[in-house]
Amino acid sequence: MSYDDNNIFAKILRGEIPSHKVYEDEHSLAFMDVMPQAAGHALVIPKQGSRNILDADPETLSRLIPVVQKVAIAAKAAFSADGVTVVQFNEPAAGQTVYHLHFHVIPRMEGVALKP
Ligand code: DGP
Repeated sequence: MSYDDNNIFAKILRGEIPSHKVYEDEHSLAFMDVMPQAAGHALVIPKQGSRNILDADPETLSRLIPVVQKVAIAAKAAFSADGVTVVQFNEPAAGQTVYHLHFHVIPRMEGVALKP
């Protein structure tokens, strides 16, 4: 499947729709998820247009993963979390709904399930 830059995260990157940004650099952006599964649920995306991890080039991934780590560490501290779930989905069968590569970073509290 190819990349379509009409997706909502491409619009966020172009500034066409608002987002609550928590981190940005030359290649990456992190912002809060509008449908959080727990307090502090953020999304980390590359600025380069990749549909998902299946078509992402290695350079994009190698730049993005340290940002995922940075956001996970910051989110854990900011929300006094016990742990952090990092997850991402590829293609509809796997639960992907927005077709721009993204990692979910979700602070977790001991014994508290994610919201559906
Ligand atoms: P998924 O493709 O299933 O990995 O999840 C996409 C996530 O994107 C979902 O948790 C909700 C979030 N989302 C959808 N639309 C918007 C939006 O307009 N702004 C923000 N910040 N998040 C969005």
